[in-house]
Amino acid sequence: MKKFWALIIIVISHLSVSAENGYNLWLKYEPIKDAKLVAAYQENISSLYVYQKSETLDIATKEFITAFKGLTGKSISTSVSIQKNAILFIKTDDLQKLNITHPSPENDEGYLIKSIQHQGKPLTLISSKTDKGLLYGAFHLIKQLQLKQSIFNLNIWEEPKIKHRILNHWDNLDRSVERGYAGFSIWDWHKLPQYTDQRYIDYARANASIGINGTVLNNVNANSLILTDDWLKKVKALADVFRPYGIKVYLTARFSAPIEIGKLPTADPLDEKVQLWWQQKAKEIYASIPDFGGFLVKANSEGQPGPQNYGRTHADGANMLAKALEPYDGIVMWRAFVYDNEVPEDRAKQAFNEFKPLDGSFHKNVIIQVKNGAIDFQPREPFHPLFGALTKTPVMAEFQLTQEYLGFATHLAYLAPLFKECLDADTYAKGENSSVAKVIDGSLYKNQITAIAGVANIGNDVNWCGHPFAQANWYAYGRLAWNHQLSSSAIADEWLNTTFTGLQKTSSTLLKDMMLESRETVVNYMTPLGLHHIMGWDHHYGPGPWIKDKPRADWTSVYYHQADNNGIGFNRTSSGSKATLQYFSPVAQKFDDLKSCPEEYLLWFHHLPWDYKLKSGDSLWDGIVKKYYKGADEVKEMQKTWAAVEHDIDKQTYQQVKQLLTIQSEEALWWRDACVLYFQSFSGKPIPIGLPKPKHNLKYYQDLEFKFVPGI
Ligand code: GCV
Repeated sequence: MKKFWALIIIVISHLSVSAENGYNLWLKYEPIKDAKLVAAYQENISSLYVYQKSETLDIATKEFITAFKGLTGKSISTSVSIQKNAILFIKTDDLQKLNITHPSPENDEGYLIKSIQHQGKPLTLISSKTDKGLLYGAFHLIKQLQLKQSIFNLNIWEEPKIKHRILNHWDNLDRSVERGYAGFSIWDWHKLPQYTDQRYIDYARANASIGINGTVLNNVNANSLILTDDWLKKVKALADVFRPYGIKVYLTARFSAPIEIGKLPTADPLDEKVQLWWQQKAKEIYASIPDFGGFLVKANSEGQPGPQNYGRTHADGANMLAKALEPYDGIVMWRAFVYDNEVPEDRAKQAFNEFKPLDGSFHKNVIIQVKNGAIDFQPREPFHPLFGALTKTPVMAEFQLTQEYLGFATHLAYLAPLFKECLDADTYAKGENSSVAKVIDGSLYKNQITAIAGVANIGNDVNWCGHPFAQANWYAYGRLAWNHQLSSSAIADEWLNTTFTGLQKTSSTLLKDMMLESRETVVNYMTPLGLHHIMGWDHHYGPGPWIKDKPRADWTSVYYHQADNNGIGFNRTSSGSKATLQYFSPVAQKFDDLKSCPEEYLLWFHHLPWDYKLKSGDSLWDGIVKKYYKGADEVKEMQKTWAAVEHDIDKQTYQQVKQLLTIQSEEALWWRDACVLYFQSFSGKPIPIGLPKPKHNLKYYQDLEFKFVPGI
């Protein structure tokens, strides 16, 4: 009999982790297996009490009721009076009316979750100035349950550090997604505005659960059609879905729209008719979307039109749009991702050169959007020198969640450590302790507008992000946008245990360690020691260190690695391009001086001979090769880790990740062998003893051709 029950338990536990398609992301409300804990939750949560109803609070309470039922099996509902063990949803202004006196966060989106005694009853109070804050509070309390944490003696005080926490979709109007690896765009433009997909609601729920409060719907390589009446109706339909979840809609504005859809002869920002056109356009947009967030603009970059086409500056262009949006509280996010092949200057320096002199000349509702590094979302880059350099203009950070340069949605790379590396970097702009995070949360220069952007990795794949673990990057971005002080480890813990609900402690630790190492692993097998931009031509799939002779030098790999028979690396020091000098002291000296330059940025800043001695005692050549081999070996370790947790993972996800890790492992070897052979053609040195030889010769790798690579 004992055996029979043991068998039943095995079957049941197997069933409960057997089919998961990933659609529910981290919002899985599966039964908690700890009976004692469930009993404690059931006993101590009786009902919900909502002081004032609203659409947002309906969403919050429904979400809580669904979660509670799923996690504990107990059905609860809202009640008209305050019952013992109720959860109260009360706006700060209403607290007094109920004779509850507890200070709550001042911030509009902040919330308090507090265990209180009121009229002799134990209660859990969620209070906030706004409905949106209460919704965030509901999601927080749900997470508390999902993570099997205590719901007693709570005193949680949360306020976001950054005001606008935005996703940037590089989604085109034909539903293709630039650098998108998870299917087509989730915006089904053709069926909008009449048909609103359930997916939009689930997208909004997921974002609200991590505090994302804005979304730019379309690609920065913009199409002006989005600003026409027909398309604005579709945008309005989405805005209406997102509003109760506290999410604002933004659009990218194509600078030449006044010509393309306005039939004007020019888009010159100093032309009155052009200014009027934008003012009229803003009026039109706000008439149907009163909480429209504003415009994101990529101008005079990679062929996009901009004010420089008319001899004007970025400030002239941004200010024209800013003035049009100002009456409605809209903002302009103007990208600093500018560089020009025609400019005889290191690409890494160009954004700083362009924007630093304009500091102070931007209208007050303009914020400059700066990528985390000065080139382009590489597996590793030093932080962008513009962070801290603009003292009179707000600056926001742009991170890339979609893995354009990190193996697409086939490679497992948990990016919180990458985001944190940038956020925690000390710019020294106002002396020590002037981190990038302090620049963008406005605390360093007391900016009123603060924002952060993440280029979305979301598509219409059933699991949203292609790779099951890529969901962690969406999650981590949201969590860091809310609170940049969270650690990568804490976020991984949260994500793992809300996503893989059956994880035992040992599996969770194994997976967390794997996640935390994974980005470094990708750096090792792609671009170790500060190498960068040596990916395949155009599509950026796979290794292409040999890419040269293209229409633009700054789109070739040889421009970036500068390998020759003597050595390798881009000299950006004071004896080279002087990019190091764009940083504040002592960062500038640290990067400039070979002795103090961190080895992870070595070849980013220095051109060094092949026999240069690394800290390990290895020559540069041996060191590079060993990193490539280490990276490829580390993927094999990831495969072993994944195999070791099989019993805790549902079948479908287990198989998916297993297969993806096989691809990653093969591609890590591809990267390793192609790069080692290519650089060997310059160094002329042997692969260090003990390391296996590459399977093929260099020509084999150079001849590989790929058709229809996703994302372009
Ligand atoms: C949207 C890189 C990408 C482009 C992208 C651009 C940008 O160059 O390869 O696809 O364009 O960055 O951020 O604007």
